[in-house]
Amino acid sequence: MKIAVKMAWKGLGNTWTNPRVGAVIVKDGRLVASGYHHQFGEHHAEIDALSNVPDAESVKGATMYVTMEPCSHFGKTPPCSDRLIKEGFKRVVVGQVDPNPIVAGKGIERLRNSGVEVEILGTTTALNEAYNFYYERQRPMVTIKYAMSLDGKINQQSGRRTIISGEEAQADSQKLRRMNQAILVGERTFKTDDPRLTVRGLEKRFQPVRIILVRDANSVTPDKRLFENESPVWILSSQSAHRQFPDFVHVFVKDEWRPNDVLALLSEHHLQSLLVEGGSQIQAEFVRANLVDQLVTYVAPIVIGGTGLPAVSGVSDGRLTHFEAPEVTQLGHDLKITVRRAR
Ligand code: AOF
Ligand code: ZN
Repeated sequence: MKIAVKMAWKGLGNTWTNPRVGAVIVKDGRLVASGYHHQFGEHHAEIDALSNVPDAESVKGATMYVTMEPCSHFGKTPPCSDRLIKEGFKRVVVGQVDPNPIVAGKGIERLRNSGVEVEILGTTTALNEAYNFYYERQRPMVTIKYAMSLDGKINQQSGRRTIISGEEAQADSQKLRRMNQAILVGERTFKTDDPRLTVRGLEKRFQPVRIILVRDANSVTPDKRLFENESPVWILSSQSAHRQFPDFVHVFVKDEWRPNDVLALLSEHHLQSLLVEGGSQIQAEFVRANLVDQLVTYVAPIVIGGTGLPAVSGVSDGRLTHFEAPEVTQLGHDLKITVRRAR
């Protein structure tokens, strides 16, 4: 199963809303073949592993280790569980049950009904954290990310961009973008930072949907760097748009966009994860709504003082938001602190 997990990670950045899945075929104590889900829309891991076996004989009576329950549905490809039955596997060891209701135990049931032994380990859920979260909680998993000074500030003054993190921390935040299917920024961050919100310098087939939250879509001008790249952009606006936007831009209109409304929109589009990248105000709204599942901060060894904006503004109302004990790593001169929602 450890090898299968390693194989599954090879799909990183390319499986989009499908899970990362790896599979290993073992017979008589020998590894016969391995495979993984390469890309959204392509063969599942089990079928990929089967395409690597020398001959049909070498899987008769064999064991498959697969990080997620083999599927039972006709989707973009036929059900993997049927194929394993047909190939004559004796035993299937499953890393986790698939929480997606189209499968959700039905693959395991099919295998067992056909006399295949199935063992469920429950050890591979970390491979697909957001995928699992989405199906278990019926909403996308939210991560907030910001870089701050030692005194908890994200810039020197409102409306001005300050470079806070060093190179290593900046590169790491690209990895965080790659782990998410959507990235959100508020109006002030959009206008002062002019971010591209793309994943750069990493292998990736699918760019996250780039979401900006503005009062009036008509104030979004075509010279913004967001439009340099043609991956999807969603403008969440309180005013309908008269301005003509390129095809990859969608404007969604609602009087008020609260964190819950943003998550509902993502769910409607089956997106499982959201990275909130600033600024101070939007971060505060997600904290206040108790919708922060993970918080990542890069702390730089500088003090800003004075008029800098705090990372999370105006939450207070006397309430503390607790997280679990942090995971801390050093990246160049910066510290990366990751915390998860307290249970
Ligand atoms: C597996 N092995 O490698 C993957 C599985 O649209 P489709 O047909 O590709 O189906 C996507 C669903 O299939 C996905 O939500 C999950 O339930 C399952 N993915 N299953 O046995 C795989 N990627
Ligand atoms: Zn499948």
